[in-house]
Amino acid sequence: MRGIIGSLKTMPVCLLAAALIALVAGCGNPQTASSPDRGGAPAPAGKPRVALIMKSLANEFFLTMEEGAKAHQAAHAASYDLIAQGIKDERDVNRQVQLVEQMVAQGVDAIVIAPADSKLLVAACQKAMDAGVVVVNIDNKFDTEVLTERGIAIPFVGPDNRKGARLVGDYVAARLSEGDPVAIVEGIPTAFNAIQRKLGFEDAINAAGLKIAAAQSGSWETSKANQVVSAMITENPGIKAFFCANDSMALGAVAALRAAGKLDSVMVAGFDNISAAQELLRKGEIVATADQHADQLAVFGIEYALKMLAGDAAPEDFETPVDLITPKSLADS
Ligand code: ALL
Repeated sequence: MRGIIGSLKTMPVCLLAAALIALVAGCGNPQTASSPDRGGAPAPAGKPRVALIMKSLANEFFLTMEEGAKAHQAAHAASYDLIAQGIKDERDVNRQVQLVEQMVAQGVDAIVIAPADSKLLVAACQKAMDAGVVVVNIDNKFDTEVLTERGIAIPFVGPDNRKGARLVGDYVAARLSEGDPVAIVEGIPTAFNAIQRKLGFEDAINAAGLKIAAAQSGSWETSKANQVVSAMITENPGIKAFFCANDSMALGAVAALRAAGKLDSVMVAGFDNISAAQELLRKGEIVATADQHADQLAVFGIEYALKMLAGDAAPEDFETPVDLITPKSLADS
């Protein structure tokens, strides 16, 4: 499936969405008249209820995801009902666990979840599956070892984050010289996508012979990244670029560099392509980001869950697109 997705990467997103949905339909497992995740129970009669559980709604990325999901539901109102939920704090794993439990108690048919932590949410999702709920993992992948230990399969629908970060990293590295010191502002280190993005930046940095002067978590948040970058630039005034694992943190990095009078001489890159970052890209204050198509990400997961509910899709991972965004690509779009 990865190969097929790779060959689709030049397609416009709307066409891609249609192609991906067709692909999911093609994943049908003729042996499962009902999804294995429903414990062999038949698919629900009537309209299924799908719960979308996201992370911080203070992050524009998830608001865009929510809007995309709601627009999809409105266009397919006869096919399913949607309950969209999020948390307030990027680190509030317990609140996400509660949301999963509440959705099960409310009797939803499927949960599509972007987990704040790749390990700690698995138990709650397993309980949901035991209760007959179909679970689809989007955006941030569950830890494979934890899934294997528990003997469960939860399909992951989302991008290759290492690949996305490598694209951003290569673009920035091409504007630096061998040996230049750079820094990485990481996401929450217990999130698989944060780990993958760090690895992707490192791949680019190593390939270009740059030097990592500092790396620290900014917890996905603007204010935390602002503090982290202020401290890093004070300790290592020679840093030439900051690779931030999301745009919220890139905004914090830009503010910190502006306050230090270094915005003109230091590059900032992010990940997500939120509109606030696009503005800074146009002004030249952020040099690059990655678009993982937040508006479509939950939609892919919902479509997958609906297929599973209908017994038409096996629980397999499913890669979605991620693209490099630069001032030029924005101007051309
Ligand atoms: C990740 C997303 C986004 C986001 C981050 C913050 O899972 O992929 O990059 O900015 O969560 O919660």
